[in-house]
Amino acid sequence: MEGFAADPSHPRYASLLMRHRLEVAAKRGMLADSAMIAHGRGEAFDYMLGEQTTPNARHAAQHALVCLEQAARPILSLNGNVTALACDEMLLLADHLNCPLEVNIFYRTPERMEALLSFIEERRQVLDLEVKVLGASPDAMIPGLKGPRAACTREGIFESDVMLVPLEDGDRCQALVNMGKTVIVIDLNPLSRSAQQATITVVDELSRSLNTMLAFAQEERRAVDAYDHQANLKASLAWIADAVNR
Ligand code: PTJ
Repeated sequence: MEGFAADPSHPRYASLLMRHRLEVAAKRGMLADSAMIAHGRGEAFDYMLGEQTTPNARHAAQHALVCLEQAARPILSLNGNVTALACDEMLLLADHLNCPLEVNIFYRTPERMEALLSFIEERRQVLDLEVKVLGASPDAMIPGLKGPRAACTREGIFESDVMLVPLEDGDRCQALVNMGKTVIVIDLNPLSRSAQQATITVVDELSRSLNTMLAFAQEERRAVDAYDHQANLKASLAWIADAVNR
């Protein structure tokens, strides 16, 4: 990546690369003011998880992919951090699912929306994908939320039945669940309100979990055990507790 000099053999290479992506995105005006705080909290949890995909996170990601594949109207939602950290993976997943992406941000300004939409369009062209990108012209509101954070499109989020919304805020996650949707969250913090309230939570780093889904999408023979939300969250907490005790 342009301007990124770390050697891939560096033990913290992946972490440094993600930080660099956020720095680039911040310069382009894509991020919320609190984006780095959210990222730092995620990093702290990832450190305790050993910066690896746990068996239960893999299972949750595989189950999430199957739900998205079986959906009538799946949608993938991108905020500032998600666009900065894993735009390509989200585009590739949307292409696999043949569904749109929607830019839907919590701290919404016209300038940020423009910066995010133009970045995604650049990456879409580089990857040469047909994926439709929604969000520029919201025409619906998520019920139960006040202000610009409720704005969404009818064609995308509003009418969707299964929604992947990584790094989501707790209030909005609850509002989306209240709409009757299957809400899939990716969040390194198993104690966050979003992680608790979602239908499926992948407790893993964003790009790792998306790559788990993309790899699973290519597997020919697939069998996924039933998903138990509370057991999944407990397994993530147990993993962290074990790491702390060691
Ligand atoms: O772009 P906007 O305006 O929609 O704002 C995006 C942020 C992320 C700033 C906003 O949604 C926010 O403030 O989020 P929170 O409430 O801080 O929650 C973010 C959650 O994501 C936290 O629980 C973090 O642990 C988690 N997280 C952060 N980075 C990652 C992560 N989870 C997985 N992978 C990451 N890379």
